[in-house]
Amino acid sequence: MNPTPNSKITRRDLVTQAAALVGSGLLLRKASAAEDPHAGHQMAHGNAGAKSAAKAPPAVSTGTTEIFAPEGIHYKPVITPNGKTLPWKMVDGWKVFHLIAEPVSHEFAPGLVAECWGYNGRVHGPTIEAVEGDKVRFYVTNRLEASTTIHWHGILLPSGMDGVGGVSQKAILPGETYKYEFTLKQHGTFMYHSHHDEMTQMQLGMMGMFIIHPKEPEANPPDRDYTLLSSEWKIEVGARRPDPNEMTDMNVFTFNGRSFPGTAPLLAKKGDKVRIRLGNLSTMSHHSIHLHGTTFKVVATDGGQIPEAGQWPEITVIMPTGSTRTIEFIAQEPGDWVMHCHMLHHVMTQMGHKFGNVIGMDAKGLDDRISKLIPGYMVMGTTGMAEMGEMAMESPPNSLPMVGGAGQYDYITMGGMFTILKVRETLPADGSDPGWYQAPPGTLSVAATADELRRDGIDPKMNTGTGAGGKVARAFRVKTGECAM
Ligand SMILES: [Cu+2]
Repeated sequence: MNPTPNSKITRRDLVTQAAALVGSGLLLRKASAAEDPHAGHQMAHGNAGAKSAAKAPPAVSTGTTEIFAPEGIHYKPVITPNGKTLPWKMVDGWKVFHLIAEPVSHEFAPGLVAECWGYNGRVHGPTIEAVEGDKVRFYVTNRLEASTTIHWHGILLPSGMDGVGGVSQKAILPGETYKYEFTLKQHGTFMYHSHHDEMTQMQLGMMGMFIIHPKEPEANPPDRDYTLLSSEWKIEVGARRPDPNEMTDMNVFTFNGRSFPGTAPLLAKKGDKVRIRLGNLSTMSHHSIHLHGTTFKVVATDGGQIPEAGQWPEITVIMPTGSTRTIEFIAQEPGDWVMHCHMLHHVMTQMGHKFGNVIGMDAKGLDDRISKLIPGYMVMGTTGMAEMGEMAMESPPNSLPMVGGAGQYDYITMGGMFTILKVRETLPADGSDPGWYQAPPGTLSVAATADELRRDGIDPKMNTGTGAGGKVARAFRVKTGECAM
């Protein structure tokens, strides 16, 4: 590294080169909106890693939500936020589906696109939706350069339809189309995934949800029926290919293949009965999914419905990998209620892990010395990770910021496996996002006034015995990308 005062150095250069210079210190460059239109926590779609100009880049799947609701169905279709439902057609009494295993350029959130493997142009694959008693026929076309199979995870079927490469069938070679046929004998929430070179193919995205509705219409159906599939990825900063060989050091965590702020919110009207069918096919992690603003009941697993007397109230549900859990609640309190994994590295993104610990470090001297070489540089992280997002650091090409995204009040310091349940008295008729919740007067936490403190006898400078008595560190309150210092 041989910077001159005017040299343009990306943050990645800094992270990779300067990290060696200063050991574990965080040395990051403040973004300047004037010099980089992509500064900030989100970058334009498709900005990153463009291939050669001569060849048009492949279409990128950006997580639009599509349901399939043909005439004549007796169930309310499941909504897969950021995902789609696989269409089917009836042929001589068989419900016929076509899954195409193929490479997919997939956007995890604006700013990060990677070359994954999925189905029908999607990562993860489309949600399969059918009814108990259906005779289903799946054609599976392999457009990968590798062999594959599909396993119907949790579905009761003949052994030869179970989709385990080598055990229950021959692998589907590139270019081949295989056929699976079985009758659905159960209802509930299940999944499907590749069962050939599982580690590689699943860690590249080859999975989806498989919902089976009861044969008879439900007596008390939900008003809104959602499904969220959890998974995890290793994508080196700036890389275009997820690394399926990583065992422990995952750095991108997703619901339905999207990482916040790329996740679509779940909407509900006050009084709605809401069902959320959670699945987890992460290669290595369980997840602890926590929902704010309500209690819920765990009403089913992939083993079946839990009898009502056995359903237990919860606010967090542990999701072992390879399992589904279905939760239900009545949306009672309007608001923006976050839903996220409570394993807190799972709400961070690519660069939010494994930094050297500089909490509490006095970096002034180091800043001064390095600024002689690289004007404007500063050590970050001495008060934690929040400032990384707040200060709108310049992101390397094709990467996510360390944390979160912009909220209506401040920067949201969670990302990854994170979404928002938006409960409203009324919702837009077109199903669109109602925007941020506007708290009624008197229901929003704000800074206490001096009068209030005096009235209630509260002394912010009270000595708690730590010796810190009233000393306050520097404060960040940054929403615009400019540092308040
Ligand atoms: Cu998790």
